[in-house]
Amino acid sequence: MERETARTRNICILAHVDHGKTTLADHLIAGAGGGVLHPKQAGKLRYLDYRDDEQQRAITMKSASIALRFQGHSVNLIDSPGHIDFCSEVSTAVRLSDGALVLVDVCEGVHIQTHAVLRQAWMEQVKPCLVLNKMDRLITELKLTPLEAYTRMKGIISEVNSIMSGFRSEKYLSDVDSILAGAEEKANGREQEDGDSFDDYDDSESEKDVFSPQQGNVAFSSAVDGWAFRTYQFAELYRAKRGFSLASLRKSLWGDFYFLPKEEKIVGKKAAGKHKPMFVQFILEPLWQVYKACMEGKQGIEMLNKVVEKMKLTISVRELQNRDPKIVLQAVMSKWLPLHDNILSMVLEVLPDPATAQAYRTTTMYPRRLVASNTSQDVEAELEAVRRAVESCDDRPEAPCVTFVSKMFAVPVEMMPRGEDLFKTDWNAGDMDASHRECFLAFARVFSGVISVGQHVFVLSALYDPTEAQQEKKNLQVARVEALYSMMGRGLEPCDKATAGNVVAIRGLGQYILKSATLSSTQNCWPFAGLNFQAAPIVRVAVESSDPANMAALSRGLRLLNRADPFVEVSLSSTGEHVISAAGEVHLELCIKDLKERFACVELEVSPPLVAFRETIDENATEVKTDYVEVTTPNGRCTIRVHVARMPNALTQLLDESSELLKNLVSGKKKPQTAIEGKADPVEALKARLLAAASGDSEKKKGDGSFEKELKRIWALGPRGVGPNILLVPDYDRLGRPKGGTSIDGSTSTAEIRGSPYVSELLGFAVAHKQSTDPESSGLLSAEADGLEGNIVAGFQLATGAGPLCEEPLWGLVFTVEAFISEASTAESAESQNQPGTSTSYGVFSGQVITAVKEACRAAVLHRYPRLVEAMYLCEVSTTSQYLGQMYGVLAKRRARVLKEEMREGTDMFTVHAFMPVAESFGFADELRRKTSGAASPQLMLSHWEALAEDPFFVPKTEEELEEFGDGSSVPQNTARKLIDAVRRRKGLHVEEKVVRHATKQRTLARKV
Ligand SMILES: Nc1nc2c(ncn2[C@@H]2O[C@H](COP(=O)(O)OP(=O)(O)OP(=O)(O)O)[C@@H](O)[C@H]2O)c(=O)[nH]1
Ligand SMILES: [Mg+2]
Repeated sequence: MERETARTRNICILAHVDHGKTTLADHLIAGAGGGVLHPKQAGKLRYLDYRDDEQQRAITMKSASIALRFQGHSVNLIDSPGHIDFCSEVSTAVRLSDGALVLVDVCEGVHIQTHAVLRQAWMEQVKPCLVLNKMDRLITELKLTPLEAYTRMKGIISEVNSIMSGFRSEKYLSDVDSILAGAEEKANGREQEDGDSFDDYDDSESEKDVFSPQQGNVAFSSAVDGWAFRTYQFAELYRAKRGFSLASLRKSLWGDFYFLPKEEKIVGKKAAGKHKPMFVQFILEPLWQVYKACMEGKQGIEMLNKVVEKMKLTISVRELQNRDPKIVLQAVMSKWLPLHDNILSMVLEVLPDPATAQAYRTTTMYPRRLVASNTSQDVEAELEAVRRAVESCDDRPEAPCVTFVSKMFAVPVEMMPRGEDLFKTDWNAGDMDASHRECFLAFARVFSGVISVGQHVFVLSALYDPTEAQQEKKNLQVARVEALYSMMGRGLEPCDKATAGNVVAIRGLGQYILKSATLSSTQNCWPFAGLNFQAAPIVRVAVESSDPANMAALSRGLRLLNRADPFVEVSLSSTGEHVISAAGEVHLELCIKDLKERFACVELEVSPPLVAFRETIDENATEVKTDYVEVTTPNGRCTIRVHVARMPNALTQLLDESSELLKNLVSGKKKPQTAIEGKADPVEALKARLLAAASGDSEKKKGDGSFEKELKRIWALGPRGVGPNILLVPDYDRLGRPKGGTSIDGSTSTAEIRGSPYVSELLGFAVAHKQSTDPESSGLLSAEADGLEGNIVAGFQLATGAGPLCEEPLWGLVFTVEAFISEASTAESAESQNQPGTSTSYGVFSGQVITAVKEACRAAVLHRYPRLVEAMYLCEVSTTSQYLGQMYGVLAKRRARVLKEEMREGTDMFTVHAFMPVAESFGFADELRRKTSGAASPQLMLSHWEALAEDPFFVPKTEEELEEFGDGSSVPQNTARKLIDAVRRRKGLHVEEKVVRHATKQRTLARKV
C-alpha cells in the first residue's frame, strides 16, 4: 500500500538575489494554490513577499511557506531570500525541505550566492533541481540566436555541475576559494571541450554530473512570461510525430545529437555536418519563432494561429488579438508550456518524498550518537527506537512525536486567523508580547509521529543530553501545543494535527524557544544537529532609546527581536550598551525597523557600526626569535617569561573555523557529539588538517619555521578556551630541563610551574603521561607550583581576549610561558603557616600570577611589532562597461583590492571580485547605486581576517623616511592608527591626541596677517 507520505513533497526555492524565485513561486501558487492567487496576477504580485519593505525594495527578506496541491500530492513550498544578508533564512528553510529548486538567471549566470545555496543544499543532503530562468531575456534582451543560447546554457549547466563535483571531492574549499578558482577552471574546461572531438557521446561522463536535462532534473523557464519546460515535454511531442522511442528522444534532445532529416536518423557530432543540435532545432527554434511572431504584431498572428492550432491550445480570441504583444505572448506560452505544471511534475518525479529523504538525511541532521556506558538499557533502546522512527518517517499516531523547529517568527495579531480567541485566559505569555501586538509562531517540520493541538511536548535545546540524569532546566522544558497552522504565505489555516513529513506553524512555544529546538513526546530523544549558517553576525551597532524613560520598552523589544529573527544577536556590551549584531547592512536595517515599529515601539538612537578587529604581530618579525619579556609578581615570588610568535595563517584560520569541534573537545564533552556514522571521525579529520596547516607554511619559509613540533606542546587555546591563539608548554628539549634548585635569579630554591600539553593530548598529538615529580625540588614548593598552573592559563585567556592595541582579541599568536616560583620569604611563609586554614595569601598570590602573565603577554605583543587585523569581505559587483570606471572609483576609495574582473560572455556586463575591509563597507551599496544610477549592486560575503601591513606606531627614523615624512610631526596618521584610535575612543580608552599641531607656525602666520 502506498504510504501517505509518498504523496508529500517539501521543497524550497534557492538562488542568488533577483534570479526570480518569488516570481516563479507566484506561478506555482496561481496554478496549485487553491485559488489564493489569480493567474493574471502571477509574477506581478510576488505573493510570498508580503512584508511592506519586501514589496518596496523588491527583495525577499524572510522565507515564507505555502502549501500547494498538485495531482493529488501536497507540496510544501518555501521561498527563500537570495540576498546574502538573509542567508540564515536559507539555512532554516533548507533544514525543513527535502528538495530544492535552484534557480539561475541565464543572463547573469552563476553568482556568489548560487555557490552558497548549492553548498547549503549539499551539506543538508537536500536534493536539488536546476531551473534556468529568465530565458526570455536571451531572446528579447541579448538577442542571441538559438545556437548561441544553447552554448550559453550548456556553459551554465557545466559550471553548476563543476561546483557540485567540487563539493564531492574537495570538502574543505570555502565558497570564496571556489569562486576565485572558478574562472580558471572554466577556462580549462573549455579548452578540453574544444580539443574533444565528441566522436561518440560519453555516457559515463554525463552520469557523473548532478544536473543534466537528460536526467530530467533541469528545467528551462521564464517566470515573468509564465512558462517552463523540460526536454521531456518535447520528447513526448516528437515521439508522436517522428516515431522515435521516448527514451532515445529524452536522451538526444540535449547535448551533441543531430537529426538527419533524409535518413530520419539521430547521429553524433561526427556525422552531423552543418546540422544544429536537436535541442536547438526542435526546441529553441520554435520558441524563438513564437517570440518573434508575438513581437511582430499583425504579421505574426498567422504564425501564432498555426502554433495554437498545432498544439491544440484553447486561447480566447480576445487575448490573441490584444494590442499588447506581451499579453499575447504570455497567453500563448503559458498555455503551451504552463510553468506550474511542468515545474511541479519535475518536483514530483525527481525530488524525494519525506520518507525516502529522511532515510538518508538522518545521518547528517540526526546523527547517531554514542551513549555513555552507564546509560540504562531502557533509555538506550528508546533512543534507538526514536532514531529509527525519524529515519523511517513513521507517521503512525503511536510513533514517538519528533519535530524540529528551525526558526521562530512573529506575526502581527491582526494577521492571525479570525475567530480565534488569542486573549483567552490560558494564552501563553511568551506567545505574545505584553501589548498583544505580535504573536510568535514556530516554523517546524514533523519528522516522526503526529503532533496535535493540546498535546504536551518536551522542548529540547541543542545541548540536551538524554543520557545525563542532571539536566539544566533550560535544556529540557515542557510546553503545550496551543494551535497548529498550515502556512499559506501570509495566511494561516488552523488544523488540529500534523503528521510526520509535514511542515507546520506551531503556536504555544513562544516563551520556550529562542531560535531553534527539537520537540519530542519523550524525554529519551536526542536533539537535532544545529543549523549550519553560512555567515557570522558581523555588523554590530549599539542602540539606546532616545528617551531614557523608555529603556524598559527597549529591553523588551530587543528580547522579542532576538526571538523573531533566526540570526540576529542581541547582547549587552561590557560597557552596558545594548548591542545588535546582524549579518550585514540590509539585515541590520530590517532589524532596526522591526525593533522601532513592531517590537519596542520607541524612538531609537543607533550608533555608527562597531567593527570588530583583531590584534596580532608582524609575521616578518622573526629575527628576534629568542627574545622574551620577563615580568615578576609584586611579591617577587614568581618570575614569568613570555615569548610570542606568529603561527602560520592557515593554522589560524583552521582554528577559527573548527572552534565548535574544539569547544566540545576541550570542554571534555565526549567527542561523539558530532561523530557521524560512516564518515571519518571529525577529530581525526581535524588532526590531519592541523598537521597539514602546520607543516604547509613551513615549506615555503624553510628553516626553523616548521610548526609541527609545536603541535605536541599545546597547553591551551584562547581566548575563552577555543580561539585562534595557542599557549605552549615550554620546549624542554631546547631549554634543557630546568631543575629545581637552579634558579633564574640566583636565589636558593625555585620550582617551575609546568603546564601539560592538555590540548595536544586531547587531539592525540601527544601521549598523556603523568608527570614524574622532580625529586630534587622541594615537595612543598612544586606542589604550590602545580597549583598555579590554572592561573597561567587564566592569564593567557585574559591576554588573548583583549590585546594591547585597542583591547580587541588577539589572533594567530603562539605564546610560550615559562614561570618559576621561589620560596616565600620567611616572614610570609611563617604567616601562611600560622593560619593554615585561610588561603588569603595564596589567593592574592594566584591573582598576582594571573595579572603578571596577562601583562607579560601583552608586553610581549607590543614588543614584537603589533599589527591590527581586520575582517575582509569578498565583494562581488556586476555592472555594465559604461559604469565600470565609477565602480572602480568607489572600490578604490574603500581600500578594496580587486582580484579579478570577468566579462560575461555575450553581454556588456562585467563582474568584479574584490576584497574589501568590513570597516570600509558601510554605505558601499548605496554609494555604488548612486554613482552608477542603480546599475550595480554588490554582494558582500565575509571572507577572512587579514593583518594590516602598516605599523600603527610608525615614526620616521631612517634618513629616507625622514626625508619623505619630515620629523614625524607632520606624518599623516596611518590607517591602522586611525582605526585603532577610533576603537579606543569608542571604548573610552586613552587616546593620544595632538590637538594643536605646529602651534608656532600658526602663530607666525597669525602675525603676518
Ligand atoms: N525578464 C525576466 N525577468 C524576470 C523573470 N523572472 C523574474 N524576473 C524579474 O526579476 C526581478 C526579481 O524577481 P524576484 O522574483 O523578486 O527575484 P527573487 O529571486 O525572489 O529575489 P530575492 O528574493 O530578493 O532574492 C523582478 O523584477 C522580476 O520581474 C524572467 O523569467 N524574465
Ligand atoms: Mg524573492
